[in-house]
Parts: sequence; structure tokens; C-alpha cells
Amino acid sequence: MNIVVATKNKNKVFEIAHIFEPLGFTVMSQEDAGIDVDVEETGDTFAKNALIKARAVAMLCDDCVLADDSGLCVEALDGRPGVYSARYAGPGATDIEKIEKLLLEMQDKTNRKAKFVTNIAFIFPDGREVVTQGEVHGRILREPIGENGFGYDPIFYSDELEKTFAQAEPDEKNSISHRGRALSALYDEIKEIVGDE
Ligand code: ITT
Repeated sequence: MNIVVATKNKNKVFEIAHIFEPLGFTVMSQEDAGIDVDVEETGDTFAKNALIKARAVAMLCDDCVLADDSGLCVEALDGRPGVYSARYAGPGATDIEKIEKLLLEMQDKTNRKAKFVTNIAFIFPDGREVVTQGEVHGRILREPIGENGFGYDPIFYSDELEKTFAQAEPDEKNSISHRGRALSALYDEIKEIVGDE
């Protein structure tokens, strides 16, 4: 079964393929599927934005569609950047620019607690929709460490791994990450739905 991932973020496709391909799914990006659509993420929650992205791509293909909306919620910033994590340092800003802006805003904060949150929306070719969520807790460091991953990974110290997400290998990150947990919840739900048919 094909799964088209409704994202322009290649790192997400890589992480999702890593989890779903061993289960027999063929995972492709919307670009690989020849779908060019730019969706405005107008929702005020991760779940709403995941559904907006998935529905836009589902209208243009006959495969299963998966979309994730995710972000970093920092306790001392009342949950920001949250749904605005991708646009936090302005449109087109690099990961380094986002990290620099966050470190500046966190300069005087002693509460460094943060969590990554993901909501995943999955749409079957017949229109049925499933939404799942995953979270992972950690702390914002004062400087980036590590080369792996993407986004805010170099400044997110995972309490469970006892290292930053950018120091973790892909499998290690997937095993506890917000996206890994939301994907695992999704896998359980899909297995139940497909198994019942
Ligand atoms: P799509 O909307 O095309 O899927 P995006 O990168 O814009 O790609 P989001 O709207 O979900 O994705 O924005 C999430 C942002 O949150 C993302 O750009 C990263 O900066 C950050 N983020 C999400 N997951 C992350 C992770 O596992 N590690 C580090 N940063 C992450």
C-alpha cells in the first residue's frame, strides 16, 4: 500500500519511511507523487493543521495520505513557538536562525522545560480519517549540541535519552520522539481498522 506524506519537509518523510517501510508500506513524499500544493496552515492546533495538510493532498490522489503537524512548546514561553515553530523566525528562516532566536528569548529563563508535540492525520482512499498525537519532554539547552536530525533538535535535550535529539541516531530518536509516538499510535489504529475488514 502506498502512503503519500503531505509535507515539503524531506526529514519528516525520511523518519516516517524508516518506521512504516519495514511494515510493507511504500512511503513517498508529495513531490515524488507529483503533487505540488502549498497549503496555508491556518489552524490554531496541531491536529487542525495536520488535517488541513492531509485533506489538501488527499483531494489530489487515490493513495493513503499522511500529514504531520508538529512543533516545540516551551513552558517559560507559555507554549510558544507551538504551532508557529516553522515560522517562528519569519518565513524562509533557516534552522540556525530559529535556534538563535529561541536561545535569545530564553536567555534569562531558568525554567528550561519544553516538549515536542506531533499530531498526525491519516486519510484512507475512501475518505476515512484517523488522528493521533505524540509528545516528548525535555529541556532547552543554552547552546546547540550535535549534528543529526533537523529543526530544534540540537538544543532539545531529551530527559529519556540523556542527550540532545541531534546527538541521537535516527532509530534512537524515533523510538521516543513525538513523531515516533504519534506514528506508533497511528500504526496500532490502522492495524485494527485494516484487520477488522
Ligand atoms: P510541512 O508543514 O511541509 O510538513 P514543516 O517543517 O513546515 O513541514 P511543521 O509545520 O510541522 O513542518 O513545523 C514544524 C516545525 O517544528 C519544523 O519546521 C521544525 O522547526 C520543528 N520540528 C518539528 N518536529 C521536529 C523535530 O523532530 N525535531 C526538531 N524540530 C522539529
